[in-house]
Amino acid sequence: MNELEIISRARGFGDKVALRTENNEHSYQDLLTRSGEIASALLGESGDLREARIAFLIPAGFDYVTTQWAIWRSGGVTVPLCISAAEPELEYTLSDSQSTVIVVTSAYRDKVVSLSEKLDLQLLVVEEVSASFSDKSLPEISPERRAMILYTSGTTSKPKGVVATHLNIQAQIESLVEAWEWSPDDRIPLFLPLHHIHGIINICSCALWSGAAIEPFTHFDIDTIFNRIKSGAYSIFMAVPTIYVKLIQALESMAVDERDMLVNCFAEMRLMISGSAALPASVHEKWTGLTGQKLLERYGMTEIGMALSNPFHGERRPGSVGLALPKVEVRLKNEQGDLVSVEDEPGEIQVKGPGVFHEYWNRPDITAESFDDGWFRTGDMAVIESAYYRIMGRLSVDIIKSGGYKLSALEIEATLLQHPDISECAVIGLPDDTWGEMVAVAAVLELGAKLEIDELRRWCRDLMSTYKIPKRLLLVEALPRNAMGKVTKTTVHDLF
Ligand code: MCA
Ligand code: AMP
Repeated sequence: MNELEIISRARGFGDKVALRTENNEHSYQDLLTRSGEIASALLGESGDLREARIAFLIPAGFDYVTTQWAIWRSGGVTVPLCISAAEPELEYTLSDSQSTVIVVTSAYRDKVVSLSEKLDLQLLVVEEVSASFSDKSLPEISPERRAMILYTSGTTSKPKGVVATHLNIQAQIESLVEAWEWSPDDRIPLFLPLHHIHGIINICSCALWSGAAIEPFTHFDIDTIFNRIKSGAYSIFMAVPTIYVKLIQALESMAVDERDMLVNCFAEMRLMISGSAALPASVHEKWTGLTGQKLLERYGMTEIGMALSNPFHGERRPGSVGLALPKVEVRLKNEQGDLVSVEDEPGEIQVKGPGVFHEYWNRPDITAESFDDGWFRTGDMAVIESAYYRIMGRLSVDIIKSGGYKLSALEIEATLLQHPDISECAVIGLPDDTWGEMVAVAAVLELGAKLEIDELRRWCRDLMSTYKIPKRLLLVEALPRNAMGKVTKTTVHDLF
């Protein structure tokens, strides 16, 4: 049967351990069997889901992977939801993607019951799926079909659904497996969220494509990770810069004996990678000083997968993101729209290749605007210095990167304006040693109103994921505006 490559490769790994948790081990064969069962349940009487969007709210682990594979094997499109999302965010994603089914573990049933009724979605609790299925009942899936929609915040107020086909996903995986020399001997922890590329592709899918073993965790807990590092559990480690900052802080505050032991264990890993946001050269150098490990920094985006990476063999330069990855073409275009052909001249990063996404879901105009003659316009600026790309910043002031999450200032502002005491506001990202950028808001209050940051944060909790909630509030008489009446965000920065 013509089946997806990640599935046929899994058959070859058979009894090898795919997922290891504190109490359990699951083999590749277990993933195949269980995902077949869930696929049968999703199909019901139908022979093929024909790209129906199937949303799922499931923490990292066996149920996550088997649900993801089940959706793919039954011809559906995965819409992974953020575990910590607030109800209005879930409702938006489910409605915008026009999902017809939501799959959850029993622990999340209560969180989505009323939403599934409101939106007329079928609610499937994964533990309740019975153990019966036959391979023959599964449809053939051509790799050109849509496979996944990930929601990404950006220059529009509401997040956009980024649609990837199976071919896009395979190209993204193959590029990284080749560049970073993944092997069946690899063992990796997975503590990053599974509604973004970093967790889904770079860690989970690359590992499973390669026959490696994953240790899934529901969240990042430094003591748990340290314990596993001490027992030599991992060969590869991938994290966002904030996590390296937190690891450094924890190591530096430890007794010397314990630190030495941990540091030696970090040093033994074959590869440690940082990405999703800029890794300050100082953090990179501090990590090398502590552990002897030269971090490999890479650059990517939801729409393109990974594009640039420091080499696995060769110089890994602090502050740089290296060179184009296999299967990826990268160019820079300057403000005048000319191709940059010399070193040290900045330009926008544009990317082409089989890993570049198919479309923004139901947004043909924005999809068309995002390409320049077939090249995806990332909105990130870079220069080439001594052959390596270095990221210089973003074209949009309305995008904030906090702890690796990309946040839209416009989306946060739209929610804050629902607060009865706020009459106007401007959200910005302030430079921050731990988060990279910290969400901050300057607000004008209604006449006579009073508002403090703690109260605002409490109010936000029902409306947005906690990582989007402003950490600083500055009350102002008026927002700075230019002659056209537009808020000047650089001046808002200065006010803080
Ligand atoms: C948690 N908090 C945050 C963030 N994370 N605040 C701002 N920004 C954040 N990123 C807040 C919580 O709301 C909470 O606030 C307090 O910090 C403690 O929360 P906790 O969950 O315990 O924090 P943590 O476990 O230390 O989380 C930090 C983290 C997490 C592990 C760095 O933010 C994370 O997993 N980030 C990775 C995101 C990611 O994978 N991005 C990839 C997308 P309170 O105390 O008030 O409740 S980018 C991508 O995929 C592209 C393609 C790429 O290039 O990779
Ligand atoms: P996302 O849309 O969540 O996929 O985030 C992608 C964005 O993260 C990119 O457009 C960059 O702005 C940023 N990014 C990812 N990796 C790096 C990196 N190594 N250095 C600087 N910025 C990065």
